[in-house]
Amino acid sequence: MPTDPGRPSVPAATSTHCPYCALQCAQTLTRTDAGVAVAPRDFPTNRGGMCQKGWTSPTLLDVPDRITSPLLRRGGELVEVGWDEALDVVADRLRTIRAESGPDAVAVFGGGGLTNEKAYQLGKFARIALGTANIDYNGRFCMSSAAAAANRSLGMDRGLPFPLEDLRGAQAVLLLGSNLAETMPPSLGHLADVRAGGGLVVVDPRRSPTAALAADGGGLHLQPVPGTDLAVLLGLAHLVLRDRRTDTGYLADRTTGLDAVRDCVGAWWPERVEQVSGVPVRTLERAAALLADASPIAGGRGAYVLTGRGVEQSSQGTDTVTAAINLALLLGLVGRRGSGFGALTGQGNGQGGREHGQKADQLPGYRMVDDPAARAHVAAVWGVDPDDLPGKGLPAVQLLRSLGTPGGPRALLVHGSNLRISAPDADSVTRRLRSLDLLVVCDFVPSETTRLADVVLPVTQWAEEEGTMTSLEGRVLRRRRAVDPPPGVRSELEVLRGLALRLDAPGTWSTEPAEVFAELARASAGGKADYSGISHRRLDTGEALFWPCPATADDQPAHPGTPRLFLDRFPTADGRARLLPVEHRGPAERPGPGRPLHLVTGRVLQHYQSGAQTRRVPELAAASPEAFVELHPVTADRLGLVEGAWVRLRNDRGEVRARARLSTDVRTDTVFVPFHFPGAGRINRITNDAVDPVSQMPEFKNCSVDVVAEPAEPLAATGPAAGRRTR
Ligand SMILES: Nc1nc2c(c(=O)[nH]1)N[C@H]1C(S)=C(S)[C@@H](COP(=O)(O)OP(=O)(O)OC[C@H]3O[C@@H](n4cnc5c(=O)[nH]c(N)nc54)[C@H](O)[C@@H]3O)O[C@H]1N2
Ligand SMILES: Nc1nc2c(c(=O)[nH]1)N[C@H]1C(S)=C(S)[C@@H](COP(=O)(O)OP(=O)(O)OC[C@H]3O[C@@H](n4cnc5c(=O)[nH]c(N)nc54)[C@H](O)[C@@H]3O)O[C@H]1N2
Ligand code: SF4
Ligand SMILES: [Mo]
Repeated sequence: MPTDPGRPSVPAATSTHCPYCALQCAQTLTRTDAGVAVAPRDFPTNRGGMCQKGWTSPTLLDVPDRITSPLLRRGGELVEVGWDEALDVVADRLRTIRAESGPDAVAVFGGGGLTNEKAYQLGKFARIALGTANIDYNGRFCMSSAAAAANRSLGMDRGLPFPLEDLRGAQAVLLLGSNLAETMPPSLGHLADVRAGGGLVVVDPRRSPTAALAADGGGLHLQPVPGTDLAVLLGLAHLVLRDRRTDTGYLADRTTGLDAVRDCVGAWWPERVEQVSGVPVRTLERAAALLADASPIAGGRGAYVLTGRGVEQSSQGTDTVTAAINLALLLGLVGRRGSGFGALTGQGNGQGGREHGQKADQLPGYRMVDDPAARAHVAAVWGVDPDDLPGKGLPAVQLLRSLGTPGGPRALLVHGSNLRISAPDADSVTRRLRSLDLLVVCDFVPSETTRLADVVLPVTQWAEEEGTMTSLEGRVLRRRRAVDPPPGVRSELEVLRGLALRLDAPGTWSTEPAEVFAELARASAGGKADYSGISHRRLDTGEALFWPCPATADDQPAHPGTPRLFLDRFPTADGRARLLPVEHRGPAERPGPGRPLHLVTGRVLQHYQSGAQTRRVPELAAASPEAFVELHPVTADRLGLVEGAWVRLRNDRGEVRARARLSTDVRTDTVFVPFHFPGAGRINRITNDAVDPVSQMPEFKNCSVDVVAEPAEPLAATGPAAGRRTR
């Protein structure tokens, strides 16, 4: 995939990792006469594989509409200005808004795609340069329910508490709401043996490519009514207890709470579960037996329970993941070699993004912002008084809802998110963004969100910068510069320094990623996500370092990192995992008169997230040009729809338009739409921003809609992604 020849100040071949998802496939970028070429490298997560997005990633380096100058809105238009002018304007306006309305009137929205260094610096910038409590990020949309559940049950949240390769030895894997075949294709290599042995069980209301792999390999596909996974999990736990397949020794030694969970799942007879979820009793029994047979207590080769966004992006996501952990604990799987529970983190640095202080309630090192000891430690590293650190801010959905409202934030800085496509109930979010006095967006390409900005600051992207990313396994990786950035763009560390100095912020504001990492390491020391023993230098020697990796005394060997957590004890007060009773409530919105069908949303292979990057790659755009509505032929027939027909989906929040794609893979009561696309097919216009009460994660995966054939008059599209429109 050749592009513009690179620029001479960096070596010809650079070892780095893919710009996109949390699998962080290892790749080598080579500058040739024809441009930058990419090849996969052998690495434990991808084993020399990459998906189509990775193979086409160099195209991102030369997109024709790359932003290469700061843009400032003047007379309704975004016009090019110099860096000093742009930063002066931003700092002046921030100062005014702060003086008039207080520091919390300035909010920050970060992203799980930022390197650890940028995420750390952004959290610090919010707390000590802006003095605002209001910083949150798109990880709230992605991992917060899994994190909340793991924290309360296991005492710690690291997506996978074991290396991905461990899955290779398993006899059974239960995959809930995850479509790895499209979202992390090279990871399937680790599941090949378990699939071939008939041990893969996938729970998804669609026969996704991953569900098809399971079923075709002799495993199982459970196809529940959307939003009923919690009932399915309670049913599986019921069967494991009923059939006395639990690991009683493990439960006695390593857990608390068995009686409460026994009481709670006692009422979830398989017949009741079938009634609620539609999953037949026989299938539930087969799934429970398959897992139990694979468990260590049964002499099996091991079993894993893994969750994805399908079950987490739900208003009962935290409880659903808790039920998944309960099941794994009952079978004695967690904290044992060859078995386990994990949640599949999604964004490139979705893992590190949540460890270094972008989340409204967290400080670096996965410390909590309301813990006095944590505040004192971090304040000392930052050189400020702990009393000057703000407290807990608003979580993403509430933050977005509050923008521009009386008493709410008047300014927003966005780093690494395209909210108009990816936030739930996105038309309301657009209205809130428009109501701001100041919207500043850092990005490298125009997005639906930069189009609304007052100031756009162009930043470097993956292959143009140094830093670290933490993969879905908690392994810290080096991102390396393979080409020089185009003239006119700056790294986000430079942007933050420029603003911090203009705002007379305390603290130091290095622009060197290795230095920022060293400070991050100090700030994380002693925290749950302890990176203090990690450095760019150590990573550059090729060591595989999983956090926690604490610093050691000079005369001691360096800490080797922690690939597997919980082997001896859980990081809870008594060292035991907690079995917690949870109840099935169902989604916040259910089909009813006027909106009879379930709408579920998700991803396709070719596009990444809001599509700001992948929609610019011609091969990907050609393979997947637009949104579609996947629906069952029986449903289509009832609605008078044929393949390729334009349909409208509507509910109280609005209307979306896309072409019908007929498929028996989806339930007859359900339609599926991917969320990557702008314009009339932008599905988040009608998704529900109801949130989980514990994690505050929105219910992207479930709402209800009416589906009708396209009337004569088409909906007005919202226009192309690029361009400089007035707000
Ligand atoms: N191609 C591609 N890959 C990606 C990304 C991308 O945008 N594109 N993004 C990355 C990121 S940030 C993330 S978070 C991950 C997400 O990775 P996944 O979690 O695998 O992706 P999704 O497609 O969002 O959802 C997975 C499945 O959940 C199912 N689902 C919907 N509702 C329900 C339900 O009620 N119950 C159950 N059991 N399943 C349900 C959907 O049908 C879908 O097949 O992917 C990462 N990788
Ligand atoms: N309906 C529905 N909606 C969903 C989901 C779903 O399953 N269904 N999934 C949700 C999930 S899991 C996620 S993670 C979100 C993600 O959705 P978004 O938060 O929109 O994430 P991206 O599309 O990755 O947006 C990243 C933007 O930041 C830019 N960018 C990339 N790297 C950097 C960087 O280092 N610095 C800066 N300043 N900019 C950068 C990109 O060019 C792009 O414009 O979507 C959520 N929305
Ligand atoms: S699976 Fe993820 S990390 Fe690997 S090539 Fe594809 S997008 Fe990149
Ligand atoms: Mo995500």
